[in-house]
Amino acid sequence: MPTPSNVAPNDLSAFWMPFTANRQFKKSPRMFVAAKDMHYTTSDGRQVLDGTAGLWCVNAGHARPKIVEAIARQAAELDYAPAFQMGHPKAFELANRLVDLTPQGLDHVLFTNSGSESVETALKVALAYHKVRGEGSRTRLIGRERAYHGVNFGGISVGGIVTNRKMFGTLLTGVDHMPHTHNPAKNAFSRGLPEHGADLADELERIVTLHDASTIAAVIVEPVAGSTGVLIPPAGYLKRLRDITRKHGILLIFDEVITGYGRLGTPFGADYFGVTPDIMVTAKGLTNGVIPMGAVMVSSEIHDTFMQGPEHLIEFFHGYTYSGNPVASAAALATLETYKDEGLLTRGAELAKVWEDALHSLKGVPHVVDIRNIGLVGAIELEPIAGSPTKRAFSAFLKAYEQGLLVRTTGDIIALSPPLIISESQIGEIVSTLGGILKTLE
Ligand code: PXG
Repeated sequence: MPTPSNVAPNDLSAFWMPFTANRQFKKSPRMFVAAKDMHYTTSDGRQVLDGTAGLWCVNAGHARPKIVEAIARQAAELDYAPAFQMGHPKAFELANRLVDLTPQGLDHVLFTNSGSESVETALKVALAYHKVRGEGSRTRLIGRERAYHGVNFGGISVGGIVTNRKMFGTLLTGVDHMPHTHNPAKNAFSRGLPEHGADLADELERIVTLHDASTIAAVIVEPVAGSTGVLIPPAGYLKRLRDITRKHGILLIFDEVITGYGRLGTPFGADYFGVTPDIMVTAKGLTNGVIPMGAVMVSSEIHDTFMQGPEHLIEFFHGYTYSGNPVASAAALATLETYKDEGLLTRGAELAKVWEDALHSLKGVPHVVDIRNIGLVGAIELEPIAGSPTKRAFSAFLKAYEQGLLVRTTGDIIALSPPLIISESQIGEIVSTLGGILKTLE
Protein backbone atom coordinates (compact mmCIF):
# COMPACT_ATOMS: atom_id res chain seq x y z
CA MET A 1 0.00 0.00 0.00
CA PRO A 2 1.17 3.55 -0.59
CA THR A 3 2.89 5.12 2.39
CA PRO A 4 3.73 8.79 2.82
CA SER A 5 7.39 8.04 2.06
CA ASN A 6 6.75 6.57 -1.37
CA VAL A 7 4.00 8.87 -2.54
CA ALA A 8 5.63 12.24 -1.92
CA PRO A 9 9.13 12.37 -3.37
CA ASN A 10 10.58 15.73 -2.43
CA ASP A 11 12.80 16.22 -5.46
CA LEU A 12 11.56 15.53 -8.94
CA SER A 13 14.41 17.18 -10.78
CA ALA A 14 16.81 14.26 -11.40
CA PHE A 15 14.46 12.17 -13.54
CA TRP A 16 14.29 13.68 -17.03
CA MET A 17 10.95 12.25 -18.02
CA PRO A 18 10.30 10.80 -21.50
CA PHE A 19 7.93 12.53 -23.95
CA THR A 20 6.71 14.72 -21.09
CA ALA A 21 6.35 18.44 -20.48
CA ASN A 22 8.83 18.15 -17.59
CA ARG A 23 8.44 21.64 -16.12
CA GLN A 24 4.66 21.54 -16.23
CA PHE A 25 4.62 18.05 -14.71
CA LYS A 26 7.02 18.88 -11.90
CA LYS A 27 5.00 21.93 -10.87
CA SER A 28 1.91 19.80 -10.58
CA PRO A 29 2.84 16.11 -10.56
CA ARG A 30 0.43 13.35 -11.46
CA MET A 31 1.54 10.19 -9.67
CA PHE A 32 0.13 6.69 -9.79
CA VAL A 33 1.04 4.49 -6.83
CA ALA A 34 -1.02 1.36 -7.48
CA ALA A 35 -3.21 -0.27 -10.12
CA LYS A 36 -5.73 -3.10 -10.28
CA ASP A 37 -7.79 -4.27 -13.27
CA MET A 38 -9.29 -1.13 -14.90
CA HIS A 39 -8.12 1.43 -12.33
CA TYR A 40 -5.09 3.27 -11.05
CA THR A 41 -4.77 4.71 -7.57
CA THR A 42 -3.23 8.18 -7.43
CA SER A 43 -0.87 9.42 -4.72
CA ASP A 44 -3.75 11.43 -3.28
CA GLY A 45 -5.85 8.29 -3.02
CA ARG A 46 -8.19 8.72 -6.00
CA GLN A 47 -9.25 6.02 -8.48
CA VAL A 48 -8.56 6.74 -12.17
CA LEU A 49 -10.18 4.67 -14.92
CA ASP A 50 -7.56 3.52 -17.45
CA GLY A 51 -8.85 4.69 -20.82
CA THR A 52 -5.57 3.91 -22.58
CA ALA A 53 -4.31 0.56 -21.24
CA GLY A 54 -1.30 2.46 -19.91
CA LEU A 55 0.45 3.34 -23.17
CA TRP A 56 -1.56 0.89 -25.29
CA CYS A 57 0.00 -2.07 -23.52
CA VAL A 58 -1.95 -3.25 -20.47
CA ASN A 59 -4.43 -5.19 -22.62
CA ALA A 60 -5.50 -7.62 -19.87
CA GLY A 61 -5.87 -4.93 -17.22
CA HIS A 62 -3.61 -4.31 -14.25
CA ALA A 63 -2.00 -6.66 -11.72
CA ARG A 64 -3.48 -9.83 -13.19
CA PRO A 65 -2.73 -12.73 -10.81
CA LYS A 66 -1.27 -15.25 -13.30
CA ILE A 67 1.21 -12.70 -14.60
CA VAL A 68 2.21 -11.45 -11.15
CA GLU A 69 2.76 -15.02 -9.93
CA ALA A 70 4.68 -16.11 -13.02
CA ILE A 71 7.13 -13.23 -12.66
CA ALA A 72 7.76 -13.92 -8.97
CA ARG A 73 8.20 -17.64 -9.57
CA GLN A 74 10.54 -17.19 -12.53
CA ALA A 75 12.72 -14.62 -10.76
CA ALA A 76 13.27 -17.10 -7.94
CA GLU A 77 13.85 -20.13 -10.21
CA LEU A 78 16.00 -18.79 -13.07
CA ASP A 79 16.49 -15.05 -13.04
CA TYR A 80 18.79 -14.76 -16.05
CA ALA A 81 20.44 -16.94 -18.63
CA PRO A 82 22.89 -15.64 -21.24
CA ALA A 83 20.99 -14.86 -24.40
CA PHE A 84 23.83 -15.70 -26.80
CA GLN A 85 24.93 -19.30 -27.38
CA MET A 86 22.82 -20.45 -24.39
CA GLY A 87 19.10 -21.04 -23.96
CA HIS A 88 16.36 -21.65 -21.43
CA PRO A 89 13.07 -23.47 -21.99
CA LYS A 90 10.60 -20.62 -21.62
CA ALA A 91 11.95 -18.55 -24.51
CA PHE A 92 11.46 -21.54 -26.85
CA GLU A 93 8.03 -22.26 -25.41
CA LEU A 94 7.02 -18.64 -25.90
CA ALA A 95 8.26 -18.60 -29.50
CA ASN A 96 6.18 -21.71 -30.22
CA ARG A 97 3.06 -20.17 -28.67
CA LEU A 98 3.54 -17.00 -30.70
CA VAL A 99 3.98 -18.92 -33.92
CA ASP A 100 0.71 -20.75 -33.14
CA LEU A 101 -1.04 -17.42 -32.59
CA THR A 102 0.28 -15.46 -35.56
CA PRO A 103 -1.07 -15.79 -39.10
CA GLN A 104 0.09 -18.82 -41.04
CA GLY A 105 3.50 -18.38 -42.60
CA LEU A 106 5.07 -16.37 -39.78
CA ASP A 107 6.97 -19.23 -38.22
CA HIS A 108 10.03 -17.84 -36.46
CA VAL A 109 10.50 -15.30 -33.69
CA LEU A 110 13.30 -12.93 -32.64
CA PHE A 111 12.98 -11.41 -29.17
CA THR A 112 13.69 -7.81 -28.19
CA ASN A 113 12.90 -5.52 -25.26
CA SER A 114 10.66 -2.85 -26.77
CA GLY A 115 8.77 -1.78 -29.83
CA SER A 116 11.66 0.43 -30.89
CA GLU A 117 14.09 -2.49 -30.77
CA SER A 118 11.60 -4.69 -32.61
CA VAL A 119 11.49 -2.13 -35.42
CA GLU A 120 15.30 -1.95 -35.69
CA THR A 121 15.43 -5.75 -35.67
CA ALA A 122 12.85 -6.01 -38.47
CA LEU A 123 14.63 -3.45 -40.65
CA LYS A 124 17.97 -5.21 -40.14
CA VAL A 125 16.48 -8.62 -40.92
CA ALA A 126 15.03 -7.17 -44.14
CA LEU A 127 18.33 -5.68 -45.27
CA ALA A 128 20.37 -8.75 -44.36
CA TYR A 129 17.85 -11.11 -45.99
CA HIS A 130 18.30 -9.49 -49.37
CA LYS A 131 22.07 -9.41 -48.92
CA VAL A 132 22.24 -13.11 -47.99
CA ARG A 133 20.14 -14.13 -50.97
CA GLY A 134 22.36 -12.17 -53.34
CA GLU A 135 20.27 -9.06 -53.90
CA GLY A 136 22.41 -6.72 -51.86
CA SER A 137 21.32 -3.78 -54.00
CA ARG A 138 18.00 -3.79 -52.13
CA THR A 139 18.94 -1.29 -49.43
CA ARG A 140 16.12 1.26 -49.47
CA LEU A 141 13.49 1.31 -46.74
CA ILE A 142 10.08 2.85 -47.35
CA GLY A 143 7.98 4.26 -44.50
CA ARG A 144 5.04 6.60 -44.41
CA GLU A 145 4.28 10.16 -43.37
CA ARG A 146 2.98 10.46 -39.81
CA ALA A 147 4.19 6.95 -38.95
CA TYR A 148 5.52 6.10 -35.50
CA HIS A 149 8.04 3.28 -35.37
CA GLY A 150 9.68 4.03 -32.05
CA VAL A 151 12.52 6.38 -31.32
CA ASN A 152 15.72 4.68 -32.46
CA PHE A 153 17.51 5.79 -35.60
CA GLY A 154 16.00 3.28 -38.01
CA GLY A 155 12.55 3.83 -36.59
CA ILE A 156 12.63 7.63 -36.80
CA SER A 157 14.11 7.38 -40.30
CA VAL A 158 11.17 5.39 -41.65
CA GLY A 159 8.83 7.20 -39.26
CA GLY A 160 7.02 10.33 -40.29
CA ILE A 161 6.39 12.37 -37.15
CA VAL A 162 8.30 15.58 -37.74
CA THR A 163 8.90 16.50 -34.09
CA ASN A 164 10.50 13.10 -33.51
CA ARG A 165 12.89 13.53 -36.48
CA LYS A 166 13.89 17.13 -36.92
CA MET A 167 16.43 17.35 -34.07
CA PHE A 168 18.44 14.32 -35.08
CA GLY A 169 20.39 15.09 -38.20
CA THR A 170 20.19 13.25 -41.47
CA LEU A 171 19.01 9.91 -40.06
CA LEU A 172 19.34 6.79 -42.26
CA THR A 173 19.98 7.45 -45.91
CA GLY A 174 18.03 5.76 -48.68
CA VAL A 175 14.65 6.14 -47.03
CA ASP A 176 11.49 7.33 -48.75
CA HIS A 177 7.95 7.87 -47.48
CA MET A 178 4.48 7.14 -48.78
CA PRO A 179 1.76 9.69 -48.02
CA HIS A 180 -0.35 9.23 -44.89
CA THR A 181 -3.97 8.26 -45.36
CA HIS A 182 -5.73 10.90 -43.25
CA ASN A 183 -8.40 12.68 -45.27
CA PRO A 184 -10.92 14.36 -42.98
CA ALA A 185 -12.50 16.28 -45.86
CA LYS A 186 -13.78 12.99 -47.28
CA ASN A 187 -13.71 10.60 -44.33
CA ALA A 188 -14.62 12.56 -41.17
CA PHE A 189 -16.85 10.64 -38.73
CA SER A 190 -16.30 7.33 -40.53
CA ARG A 191 -17.34 4.33 -38.49
CA GLY A 192 -14.58 1.74 -38.82
CA LEU A 193 -12.62 1.77 -42.07
CA PRO A 194 -12.84 5.01 -44.06
CA GLU A 195 -14.27 4.60 -47.53
CA HIS A 196 -11.92 6.87 -49.47
CA GLY A 197 -8.20 6.48 -50.04
CA ALA A 198 -7.27 2.90 -51.06
CA ASP A 199 -5.66 4.46 -54.13
CA LEU A 200 -3.04 6.09 -51.85
CA ALA A 201 -1.35 2.68 -51.86
CA ASP A 202 -0.56 3.31 -55.52
CA GLU A 203 1.92 5.96 -54.36
CA LEU A 204 4.14 2.98 -53.64
CA GLU A 205 4.14 2.21 -57.37
CA ARG A 206 5.33 5.77 -58.00
CA ILE A 207 8.16 5.34 -55.48
CA VAL A 208 9.10 1.99 -57.02
CA THR A 209 9.21 3.60 -60.46
CA LEU A 210 11.38 6.40 -59.11
CA HIS A 211 13.99 4.22 -57.36
CA ASP A 212 13.51 0.89 -59.14
CA ALA A 213 12.39 -2.20 -57.24
CA SER A 214 15.92 -3.61 -57.32
CA THR A 215 16.96 -0.94 -54.77
CA ILE A 216 14.09 -1.41 -52.30
CA ALA A 217 14.32 -3.84 -49.38
CA ALA A 218 11.11 -3.29 -47.44
CA VAL A 219 8.03 -1.23 -46.77
CA ILE A 220 7.00 -0.71 -43.15
CA VAL A 221 3.56 0.46 -42.01
CA GLU A 222 1.40 0.38 -38.94
CA PRO A 223 -1.84 -1.40 -39.95
CA VAL A 224 -3.58 1.33 -37.94
CA ALA A 225 -1.35 4.32 -37.22
CA GLY A 226 -1.74 4.81 -33.46
CA SER A 227 0.62 7.31 -31.94
CA THR A 228 0.06 9.98 -34.56
CA GLY A 229 -3.60 10.13 -33.58
CA VAL A 230 -5.32 6.96 -34.79
CA LEU A 231 -5.34 6.94 -38.59
CA ILE A 232 -7.40 4.01 -39.77
CA PRO A 233 -6.50 2.60 -43.20
CA PRO A 234 -9.01 3.13 -45.98
CA ALA A 235 -10.88 -0.04 -46.97
CA GLY A 236 -8.71 -2.07 -49.37
CA TYR A 237 -5.52 -0.03 -48.80
CA LEU A 238 -3.44 -2.66 -46.99
CA LYS A 239 -4.39 -5.41 -49.48
CA ARG A 240 -3.18 -3.17 -52.25
CA LEU A 241 0.12 -2.54 -50.45
CA ARG A 242 0.52 -6.30 -50.13
CA ASP A 243 -0.09 -6.83 -53.85
CA ILE A 244 2.37 -4.14 -54.87
CA THR A 245 5.13 -5.28 -52.50
CA ARG A 246 4.72 -8.90 -53.58
CA LYS A 247 4.79 -7.97 -57.25
CA HIS A 248 8.14 -6.20 -56.80
CA GLY A 249 9.85 -8.62 -54.39
CA ILE A 250 9.74 -6.02 -51.61
CA LEU A 251 9.23 -7.25 -48.04
CA LEU A 252 6.16 -5.95 -46.23
CA ILE A 253 6.66 -5.24 -42.52
CA PHE A 254 3.63 -4.65 -40.30
CA ASP A 255 4.45 -2.71 -37.16
CA GLU A 256 1.86 -4.25 -34.86
CA VAL A 257 3.21 -2.79 -31.63
CA ILE A 258 -0.23 -1.25 -31.01
CA THR A 259 -2.51 -3.41 -33.18
CA GLY A 260 -1.11 -6.70 -31.86
CA TYR A 261 -2.57 -8.80 -29.05
CA GLY A 262 -6.27 -8.13 -29.43
CA ARG A 263 -6.50 -4.37 -29.82
CA LEU A 264 -8.63 -4.58 -32.98
CA GLY A 265 -10.73 -7.54 -31.78
CA THR A 266 -8.51 -10.05 -33.55
CA PRO A 267 -5.17 -11.43 -32.33
CA PHE A 268 -3.30 -9.19 -34.79
CA GLY A 269 -4.06 -6.46 -37.29
CA ALA A 270 -2.98 -8.91 -40.00
CA ASP A 271 -5.98 -11.07 -39.02
CA TYR A 272 -8.34 -8.11 -38.99
CA PHE A 273 -7.35 -7.01 -42.49
CA GLY A 274 -6.74 -10.48 -43.93
CA VAL A 275 -3.28 -9.41 -45.06
CA THR A 276 -0.17 -11.33 -43.99
CA PRO A 277 3.10 -9.41 -43.97
CA ASP A 278 6.55 -10.99 -44.32
CA ILE A 279 7.64 -9.60 -40.96
CA MET A 280 5.53 -8.60 -37.98
CA VAL A 281 6.81 -6.25 -35.28
CA THR A 282 5.26 -6.55 -31.80
CA ALA A 283 5.86 -5.51 -28.17
CA LYS A 284 3.57 -3.80 -25.60
CA GLY A 285 0.67 -6.28 -25.16
CA LEU A 286 3.05 -9.24 -25.43
CA THR A 287 3.75 -8.96 -21.69
CA ASN A 288 0.75 -6.80 -20.81
CA GLY A 289 3.21 -3.96 -20.32
CA VAL A 290 4.48 -5.46 -17.08
CA ILE A 291 8.00 -6.35 -18.20
CA PRO A 292 9.69 -4.87 -21.27
CA MET A 293 9.66 -7.31 -24.17
CA GLY A 294 9.13 -7.33 -27.93
CA ALA A 295 8.88 -10.06 -30.54
CA VAL A 296 9.48 -9.98 -34.28
CA MET A 297 7.87 -12.75 -36.29
CA VAL A 298 9.30 -13.63 -39.69
CA SER A 299 8.37 -15.97 -42.52
CA SER A 300 10.08 -19.31 -43.02
CA GLU A 301 11.35 -18.06 -46.35
CA ILE A 302 13.27 -15.30 -44.55
CA HIS A 303 14.48 -17.48 -41.69
CA ASP A 304 15.53 -20.37 -43.89
CA THR A 305 17.50 -18.10 -46.19
CA PHE A 306 19.86 -17.34 -43.28
CA MET A 307 20.30 -21.01 -42.31
CA GLN A 308 23.15 -21.88 -44.63
CA GLY A 309 26.95 -22.14 -44.51
CA PRO A 310 29.03 -23.90 -41.84
CA GLU A 311 26.90 -24.81 -38.81
CA HIS A 312 29.27 -23.43 -36.18
CA LEU A 313 28.92 -19.90 -37.57
CA ILE A 314 26.48 -17.30 -36.26
CA GLU A 315 23.83 -16.77 -38.94
CA PHE A 316 22.65 -13.28 -37.99
CA PHE A 317 24.82 -10.78 -36.12
CA HIS A 318 22.13 -9.15 -34.03
CA GLY A 319 20.53 -9.56 -30.59
CA TYR A 320 20.32 -8.08 -27.12
CA THR A 321 21.57 -9.03 -23.64
CA TYR A 322 17.92 -9.43 -22.67
CA SER A 323 16.56 -11.14 -25.83
CA GLY A 324 14.12 -13.75 -24.46
CA ASN A 325 14.96 -12.89 -20.85
CA PRO A 326 13.55 -15.61 -18.56
CA VAL A 327 11.39 -13.31 -16.42
CA ALA A 328 10.05 -11.50 -19.49
CA SER A 329 9.35 -14.85 -21.18
CA ALA A 330 7.47 -16.07 -18.10
CA ALA A 331 5.47 -12.82 -18.03
CA ALA A 332 4.62 -13.19 -21.73
CA LEU A 333 3.55 -16.83 -21.35
CA ALA A 334 1.29 -15.90 -18.42
CA THR A 335 -0.07 -12.96 -20.42
CA LEU A 336 -0.95 -15.19 -23.38
CA GLU A 337 -2.60 -17.62 -20.97
CA THR A 338 -4.65 -14.82 -19.43
CA TYR A 339 -5.72 -13.65 -22.90
CA LYS A 340 -6.75 -17.22 -23.73
CA ASP A 341 -8.57 -17.95 -20.45
CA GLU A 342 -10.66 -14.82 -20.82
CA GLY A 343 -11.05 -14.69 -24.61
CA LEU A 344 -9.45 -11.26 -24.62
CA LEU A 345 -7.86 -11.43 -28.07
CA THR A 346 -11.33 -11.39 -29.62
CA ARG A 347 -13.26 -9.54 -26.92
CA GLY A 348 -12.70 -6.26 -28.75
CA ALA A 349 -14.85 -7.59 -31.60
CA GLU A 350 -17.75 -8.24 -29.19
CA LEU A 351 -17.49 -4.74 -27.76
CA ALA A 352 -16.65 -2.90 -30.98
CA LYS A 353 -20.22 -1.87 -31.81
CA VAL A 354 -20.95 -0.60 -28.29
CA TRP A 355 -17.62 1.26 -28.35
CA GLU A 356 -18.35 2.75 -31.77
CA ASP A 357 -21.85 3.92 -30.84
CA ALA A 358 -20.62 5.39 -27.55
CA LEU A 359 -17.82 7.35 -29.19
CA HIS A 360 -19.91 8.61 -32.08
CA SER A 361 -22.50 9.92 -29.60
CA LEU A 362 -19.99 12.76 -29.09
CA LYS A 363 -20.59 14.02 -32.62
CA GLY A 364 -21.95 17.56 -32.35
CA VAL A 365 -20.31 18.21 -28.95
CA PRO A 366 -18.33 21.51 -28.99
CA HIS A 367 -14.86 21.43 -30.62
CA VAL A 368 -15.23 17.89 -32.04
CA VAL A 369 -14.21 17.83 -35.73
CA ASP A 370 -13.79 14.08 -36.23
CA ILE A 371 -14.37 10.78 -34.46
CA ARG A 372 -12.64 7.58 -35.57
CA ASN A 373 -12.88 4.02 -34.27
CA ILE A 374 -11.78 0.46 -34.94
CA GLY A 375 -11.82 -2.51 -32.54
CA LEU A 376 -11.19 -1.02 -29.11
CA VAL A 377 -9.35 2.02 -30.44
CA GLY A 378 -10.91 5.43 -30.69
CA ALA A 379 -9.94 9.01 -31.44
CA ILE A 380 -11.72 12.28 -30.96
CA GLU A 381 -10.15 15.07 -32.95
CA LEU A 382 -10.66 18.61 -31.67
CA GLU A 383 -10.51 21.91 -33.47
CA PRO A 384 -7.24 23.49 -32.24
CA ILE A 385 -7.33 26.81 -30.38
CA ALA A 386 -6.18 29.39 -32.95
CA GLY A 387 -2.48 30.09 -32.37
CA SER A 388 -2.16 27.44 -29.61
CA PRO A 389 -2.20 24.00 -31.19
CA THR A 390 -2.34 21.05 -28.73
CA LYS A 391 -3.52 23.24 -25.85
CA ARG A 392 -7.20 22.30 -26.03
CA ALA A 393 -6.56 18.55 -26.04
CA PHE A 394 -3.97 18.87 -23.25
CA SER A 395 -6.54 20.75 -21.13
CA ALA A 396 -8.99 17.91 -21.77
CA PHE A 397 -6.33 15.42 -20.63
CA LEU A 398 -5.69 17.35 -17.39
CA LYS A 399 -9.41 17.74 -16.63
CA ALA A 400 -10.05 14.07 -17.35
CA TYR A 401 -7.28 13.12 -14.92
CA GLU A 402 -8.84 15.37 -12.26
CA GLN A 403 -12.18 13.71 -12.91
CA GLY A 404 -10.82 10.16 -12.64
CA LEU A 405 -10.17 9.21 -16.27
CA LEU A 406 -6.87 8.60 -18.08
CA VAL A 407 -6.77 9.49 -21.78
CA ARG A 408 -3.86 10.16 -24.20
CA THR A 409 -3.50 13.15 -26.40
CA THR A 410 -1.36 13.78 -29.43
CA GLY A 411 -1.69 17.15 -31.10
CA ASP A 412 -5.36 18.02 -30.66
CA ILE A 413 -6.47 14.42 -30.84
CA ILE A 414 -7.70 12.46 -27.83
CA ALA A 415 -6.78 8.79 -28.25
CA LEU A 416 -8.53 5.98 -26.41
CA SER A 417 -7.51 2.31 -26.12
CA PRO A 418 -8.80 0.80 -22.88
CA PRO A 419 -7.80 -2.58 -21.49
CA LEU A 420 -9.73 -5.34 -23.28
CA ILE A 421 -11.46 -6.27 -20.00
CA ILE A 422 -13.45 -3.01 -20.00
CA SER A 423 -17.18 -3.29 -19.18
CA GLU A 424 -19.96 -1.66 -21.16
CA SER A 425 -20.73 0.64 -18.25
CA GLN A 426 -17.09 1.73 -18.11
CA ILE A 427 -17.27 2.56 -21.82
CA GLY A 428 -20.27 4.73 -20.95
CA GLU A 429 -18.28 6.35 -18.15
CA ILE A 430 -15.40 7.27 -20.50
CA VAL A 431 -17.73 8.89 -22.99
CA SER A 432 -19.87 10.76 -20.47
CA THR A 433 -16.80 12.11 -18.64
CA LEU A 434 -15.27 13.29 -21.91
CA GLY A 435 -18.55 14.75 -23.16
CA GLY A 436 -18.90 16.78 -19.96
CA ILE A 437 -15.32 18.04 -20.21
CA LEU A 438 -15.56 19.04 -23.87
CA LYS A 439 -18.58 21.21 -23.10
CA THR A 440 -16.60 23.16 -20.51
CA LEU A 441 -13.39 23.63 -22.54
CA GLU A 442 -12.23 26.98 -23.82
N1 PXG B 1 5.93 1.03 -33.14
C1 PXG B 1 4.70 1.48 -32.89
C2 PXG B 1 3.63 1.33 -33.92
C3 PXG B 1 4.41 2.08 -31.68
O1 PXG B 1 3.18 2.53 -31.44
C4 PXG B 1 6.70 1.72 -31.03
C5 PXG B 1 6.92 1.14 -32.25
C6 PXG B 1 7.84 1.83 -30.07
O2 PXG B 1 7.64 1.04 -28.96
P1 PXG B 1 8.49 1.31 -27.62
O3 PXG B 1 8.21 0.09 -26.80
O4 PXG B 1 9.92 1.40 -28.00
O5 PXG B 1 7.96 2.59 -27.02
C7 PXG B 1 5.43 2.21 -30.72
C8 PXG B 1 5.20 2.86 -29.39
C9 PXG B 1 1.02 6.95 -27.61
C10 PXG B 1 2.25 6.13 -27.44
O6 PXG B 1 0.51 7.48 -26.66
C11 PXG B 1 2.59 5.22 -28.41
C12 PXG B 1 3.75 4.47 -28.27
C13 PXG B 1 4.58 4.65 -27.19
C14 PXG B 1 4.23 5.58 -26.21
C15 PXG B 1 3.06 6.33 -26.34
O7 PXG B 1 0.48 7.02 -28.72
N2 PXG B 1 4.02 3.59 -29.27
